[in-house]
Amino acid sequence: MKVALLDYGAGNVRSVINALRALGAEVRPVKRPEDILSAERLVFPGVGNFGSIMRALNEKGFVEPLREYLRQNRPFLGICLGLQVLFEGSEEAPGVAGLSVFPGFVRRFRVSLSVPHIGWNGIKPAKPSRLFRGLSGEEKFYFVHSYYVDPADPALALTRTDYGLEFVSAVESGNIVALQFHPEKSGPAGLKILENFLSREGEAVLPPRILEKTQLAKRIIACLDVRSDDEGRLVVTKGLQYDVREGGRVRDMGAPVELAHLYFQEGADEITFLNITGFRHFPLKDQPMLEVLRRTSERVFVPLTIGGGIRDFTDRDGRSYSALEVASAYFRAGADKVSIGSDAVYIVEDYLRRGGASGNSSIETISRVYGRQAVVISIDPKRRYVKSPSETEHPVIETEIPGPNGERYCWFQCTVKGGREARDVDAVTLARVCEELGAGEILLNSIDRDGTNLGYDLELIQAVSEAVSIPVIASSGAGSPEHFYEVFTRTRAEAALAAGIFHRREVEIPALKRYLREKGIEVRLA
Ligand code: 1PR
Repeated sequence: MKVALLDYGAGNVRSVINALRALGAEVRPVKRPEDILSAERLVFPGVGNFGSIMRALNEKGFVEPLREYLRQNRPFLGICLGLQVLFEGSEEAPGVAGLSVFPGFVRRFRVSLSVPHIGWNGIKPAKPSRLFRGLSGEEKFYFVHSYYVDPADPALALTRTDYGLEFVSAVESGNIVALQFHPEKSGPAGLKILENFLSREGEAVLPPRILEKTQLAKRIIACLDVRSDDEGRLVVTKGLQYDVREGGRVRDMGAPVELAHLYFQEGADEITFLNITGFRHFPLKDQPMLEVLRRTSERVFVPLTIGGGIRDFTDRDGRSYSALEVASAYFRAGADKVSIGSDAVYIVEDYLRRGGASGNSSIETISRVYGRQAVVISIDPKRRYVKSPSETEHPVIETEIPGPNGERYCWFQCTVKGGREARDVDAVTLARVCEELGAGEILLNSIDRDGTNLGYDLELIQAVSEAVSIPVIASSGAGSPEHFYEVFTRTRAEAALAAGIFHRREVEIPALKRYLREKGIEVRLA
């Protein structure tokens, strides 16, 4: 079956193309306005922000044909912003008119929870639909957004979801459906919805179970640190306090694409690749890493994050590349988010020196184009012990884990270049400033705990997650299912990332999730 894909050139539509192709669809991009009215089925995955999408649609002359296609009630699937632009306007871009196919507006979340709403949440069907065929009603889907639609006509709502308030998470009217969540990133349940949209067969149904309330799941993220081994092959490696060599050789934990696919099948909620020598080798010259991403995104239908080497760069021939260009190459290859490590530290140093934002840092430029949810900040801190808080200007905590000389206080010092160089910035300040500059998530490692199996550094995670309102991903040190339980119950972390425990098969993801579910932690069971 043929699908026309409305790609207005702003973002990563590769994951949608991959998911549709995996279901046997022949996907063709809409290149000219006339391609819209000749489409059999139209899919519109919105990326970026409300204002930039409407500008792009207007510039390309797509607005009128799109309105006409929708007026004719032809098969349409909108995803994320592809839902929001169907309404009259959005608080994200005051004064910018939407497609106005449906009356109503798009509002920003004003809730006490983290915004953006990122992660796996449920849906409560409001009316029967073909899209629900084969679903049990208990599935979770991947959301990532700061705004939600508020239709004037309640009959438009297909599903609702709870996140501090109840919002409309999908609409349906005739042959037009639009979803706030990302079916292409929602594992088997999301693929089922896409398949139902493509086949358009059978009666509209309600799923057997309808939840009373939906809940955001705590996310389990599998992390793959990737680099070349001593023979030059790209491998997944694993460090102990960031030292990835054993007996002088790079530890080889497996092949990147195969391992990512295994964790996807086992139910990992996200996969993160860290190109750990990216600070040394320029990623755009590192084609194998882009190839890994391309091949992974063809088989893995949960969010993919890639980090390593995202910064401005000038090559030997004097050609300059911006961090935005590097990130764009990663997005085109199939990444959903990029993670910025060393560069974030330099940006925050610059911010503190000049007393404000430069306006052109990688965090700002990438989040302006791709949205803040696409920008993760990876922090590599080390504990610095002090005898008394007056010894340092950095925010200090009183710690239950005393230092080597019995010190009762510490702060968390940021490092760059994979932990090789410590800088005069602390993790709490770094996270705060990065949030202000446009970051959407914090990936919080700990050099002290990395690879030790001793459990997460709960004090570090609590200190940072209290300082920001964006989601914090706890990382480093997981050695047992209890450590995940601990980090979810004793800190505000929304996700827990682990590497060694999964690579060494000490704990497998399905067993971990069952354990957490039994202990009352909301997780997605794939
Ligand atoms: O600075 O923007 O080029 O990004 C480099 C990225 O590579 C950063 O995100 C940095 O954290 C990462 N990195 C650099 N060197 C290493 C190393 O290990 N030598 N890995 C490294 C960081 C930490 C986590 C690890 C968790 C969980 N590894 O990725 O997966 O600690 O491990 P565990 O569960 O086994 O304890 P830039």
